[in-house]
Amino acid sequence: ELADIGVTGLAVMGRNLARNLARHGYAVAVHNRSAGRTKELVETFGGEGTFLPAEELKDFVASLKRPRRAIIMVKAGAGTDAVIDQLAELMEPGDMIVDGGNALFTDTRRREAALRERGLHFVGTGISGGEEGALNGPSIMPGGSAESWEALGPILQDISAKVDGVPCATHVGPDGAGHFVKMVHNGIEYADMQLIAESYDLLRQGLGATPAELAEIFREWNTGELESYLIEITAEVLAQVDAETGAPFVDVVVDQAEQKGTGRWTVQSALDLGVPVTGIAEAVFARALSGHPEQRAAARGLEGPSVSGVAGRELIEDVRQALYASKIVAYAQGFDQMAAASKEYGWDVDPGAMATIWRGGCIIRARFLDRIRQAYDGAELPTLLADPYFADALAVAQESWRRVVTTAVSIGVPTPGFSSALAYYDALRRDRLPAALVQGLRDFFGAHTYHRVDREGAFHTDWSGDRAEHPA
Ligand code: NBP
Repeated sequence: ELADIGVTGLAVMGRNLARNLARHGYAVAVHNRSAGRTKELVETFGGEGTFLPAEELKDFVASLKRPRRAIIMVKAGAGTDAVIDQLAELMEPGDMIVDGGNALFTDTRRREAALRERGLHFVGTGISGGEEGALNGPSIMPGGSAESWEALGPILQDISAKVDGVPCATHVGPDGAGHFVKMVHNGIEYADMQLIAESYDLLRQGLGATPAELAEIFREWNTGELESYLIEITAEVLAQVDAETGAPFVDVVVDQAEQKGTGRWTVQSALDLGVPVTGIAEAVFARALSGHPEQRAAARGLEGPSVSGVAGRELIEDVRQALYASKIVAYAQGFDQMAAASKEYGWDVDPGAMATIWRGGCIIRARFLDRIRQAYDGAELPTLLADPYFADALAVAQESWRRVVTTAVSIGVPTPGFSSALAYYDALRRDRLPAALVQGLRDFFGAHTYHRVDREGAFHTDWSGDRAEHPA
């Protein structure tokens, strides 16, 4: 018997993906660099379906039906290149190599181009949902050729999460499109978590609420428009009590946030594309700031506000509104970045389809992604904020949002996510921006020229001479 598909790299993600495939009735070839993991998988979970274990990569490849479909689930980076090279040597034109790791999309573009030369399909695919999702239904974001999607799509849709019967897997676009979209997904995840953390911090400091009380507040929020996986697990983490000390779990965890890099990549790409993703950038920088204990220790004695006053209960609803509004801004920015990259690289990414496959399976799954799907349904939206549903939500939220930022500033609780999202909102809706003055300054010191509101063309003022204006 030959396998329908193969998985090489059997750490948590690969193992669970292989099990998911087997549970859906596919015969799955399995391989890992060190054979122990392969053996363990078959011994422990062999009863769940058909696994074809191989110790050597050549036997793994030989056990696959043609055209061959092999998924790589190894640590992203040099290991991925090594495995791709070995697989490519053993494969034939028309075969498909799928990289399900968190690869940088530029690596995926390079690998896809190289394999295309050899007649192989290379599919860089985002897979979100962690180990639980890999097993029970992740959100899957494959790039690569349309032809490879034809051969892989039915399997990927089969094993993905479903929302209202719709699979959370679709062809994102050519070459690196899938990994790009997964990267932005992770960037949005950073922003979302930062906003949740700010909500927690502000309510804890402002109201003097305990983590257990805050868990209740988040649980309540999860029944409304904020309903999402991240809000749900926030309630769980806040309710957790440390077994050893009896203290709230959040109080025994070192307050330095780590990162593996997808948030940073998102911001780096956004800088290149010229897209303001302030929500994601603030989240990445907030994690970086938390990770500098020496600076934090040195700054601890710096003067703070005289007001530390406790706010009233109405702060709870205000923070909920601020969280929702800031979240809308963060998602709007992420969708702008996908649109800009799609244009830059010729991917033709459908934003509504991305919102659709993020509704389930992935870490940022949320009720309001269905609203985003509806907003992009057939509409050319310059910004998500202009969609009538979201414009209304922001109109409802904005007074609360302003009070929250004001309160945070006055009691000295840092809320870079809330504040920058509000600044973005206010800047975008402005009739005139002070960018006009910036243009004047650039023309003054660098003769960089400017455009006029009333005439076509570029102009320069002779600042060092008679200050007369000349066409540039
Ligand atoms: P890890 O990222 O921890 O990688 C471990 C696997 O990579 C093992 O199978 C290991 O083989 C293999 N490997 C390494 Br390391 N170097 C190799 C090389 N040079 N050649 C062959 N194999 C090599 O595993 P993971 O947490 O399951 O994640 C797998 C991928 O999925 C990663 O790219 C990750 O970013 C991505 N991802 C993870 C999550 C998550 O929630 N964990 C979510 C979404 C995506 P060995 O057993 O012989 O050491």
